[in-house]
Amino acid sequence: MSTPVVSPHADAPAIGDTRLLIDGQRVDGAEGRTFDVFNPATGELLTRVAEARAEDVDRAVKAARRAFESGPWRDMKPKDRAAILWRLGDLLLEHAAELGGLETLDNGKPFVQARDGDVSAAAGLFHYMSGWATKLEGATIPISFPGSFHTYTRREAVGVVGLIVPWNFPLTIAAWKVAPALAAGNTVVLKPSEVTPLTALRLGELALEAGIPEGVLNVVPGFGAEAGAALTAHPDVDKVSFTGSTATGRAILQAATGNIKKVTLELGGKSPDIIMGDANLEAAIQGAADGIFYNQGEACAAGSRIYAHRSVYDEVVAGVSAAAESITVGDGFDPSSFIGPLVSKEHHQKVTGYVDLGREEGTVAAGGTYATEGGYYVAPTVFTDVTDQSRVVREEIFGPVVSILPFDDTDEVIRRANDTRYGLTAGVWTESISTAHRVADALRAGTVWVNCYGVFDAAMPFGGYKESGWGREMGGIVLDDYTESKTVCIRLGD
Ligand code: TXE
Repeated sequence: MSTPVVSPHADAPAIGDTRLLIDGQRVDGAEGRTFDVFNPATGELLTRVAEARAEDVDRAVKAARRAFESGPWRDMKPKDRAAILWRLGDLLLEHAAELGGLETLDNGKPFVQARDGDVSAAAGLFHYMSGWATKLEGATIPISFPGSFHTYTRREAVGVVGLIVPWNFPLTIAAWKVAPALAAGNTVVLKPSEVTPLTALRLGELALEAGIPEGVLNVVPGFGAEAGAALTAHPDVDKVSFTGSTATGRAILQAATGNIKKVTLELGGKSPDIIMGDANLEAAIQGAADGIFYNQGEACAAGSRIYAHRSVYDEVVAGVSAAAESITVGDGFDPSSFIGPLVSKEHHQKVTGYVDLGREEGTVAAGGTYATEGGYYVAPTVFTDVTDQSRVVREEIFGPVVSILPFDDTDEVIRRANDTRYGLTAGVWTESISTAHRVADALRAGTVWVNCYGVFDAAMPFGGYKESGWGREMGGIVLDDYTESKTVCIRLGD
């Protein structure tokens, strides 16, 4: 069952064991089912992976609960927990080529970006979060109640956490969640996307190798409607953290009401990237192009609405279009590819539908073409002559597709940039420090990049306003979401 079906590239890594990881053991699903995983560069079958059903999720939750209650992880000395997490970060780096190759096979993204971007970001999360294991402090609190008291707070692990991740940065987003969850002493059931399950399974193996006790990190690939739904509704899961579409985020919120799980959500985006009239245009054009086209545009933070001041609009359209035309689209294992295929046939259909729609709603300034057979390729595409009401401007496309719109003054562009149900990220390009601060303050988004775009760091909180989500990933702030605060109030006597 765990034998790979094809390994299509000479430099692709071996796929390895594709069974579930529960309680430290590789196991088939209880019903013995598997699901197919495809290579997006060719559309061919890549491998088959064991499918977790509700019964398997329940087994994984029970293992995580046992591991939590019996305490080998939660009660471990914080410095020992920190050392193991640091070691896991090191192991990810030692296996960067293998993990990057698995990500390219599974997701399609260029191998160099996967190895040097995704894997190193994931390792960075474990290194950064290992430092927090020894720093989860409470406070002593002077209270005014009559009498003499010693009152303090403790920060404790929440318990068993269910982590549901998408296919666009499969390993990195898993690390965003697994690293702080483990640093705080929780135990985990991780459900990767059914489209890209391979690196999560390898992460689980490397975690055991690093010394994380059995049952602390369980990995259950499966479909959202079955395994995902079972995890979110499970009465013995204390918290769920999810990254994915806003529609699925809503379903997860509802499913979590049964036992009032704590929920964090990182959802969609339609991020504005604003180029002021005084911007360094060379930097702004390249930054705005990278901000949408990196990772095939399959990024929740993608800067998919570029607003350019009318005085520089023509130059921005020409520059971003030239950047789009100069990008090589191809197999992720070809070193010249900057953009790989989109992740799946279904997603290719969604994105190409928007490419066709954009041609009706506006003008194609670059790209506008896509493959109709073989791999799921789409040319980087730029639309102009669209309006704020066009669907390609309002809806999340999640592909290498951008609209460029002109504006005349700062108040106007702030209003238009904020006119969206999302609020994940935004960009501003300007040489004026006052404009930078004024616009950054006024934008309703969880991250605002000024004279840069798409800068991520394990120490930088990330998450959304409005329908882009609840809570934050990364930074010290994420530990609030993975800990309970307990108040202890002791009467000292009279
Ligand atoms: O996402 P889903 P999909 C956006 C993007 C994309 C669209 C659809 O616009 O085109 O979402 O992608 C699991 N209970 N983003 O369908 O459904 C699922 O198995 C519990 C934005 O792939 O949100 C997978 O593990 N879990 C985004 C994960 O949810 C469920 C990243 C994401 O799948 C579930 C990806 C359920 N009922 C897509 N249904 C971002 N914010 O980065 C599905 N899942």
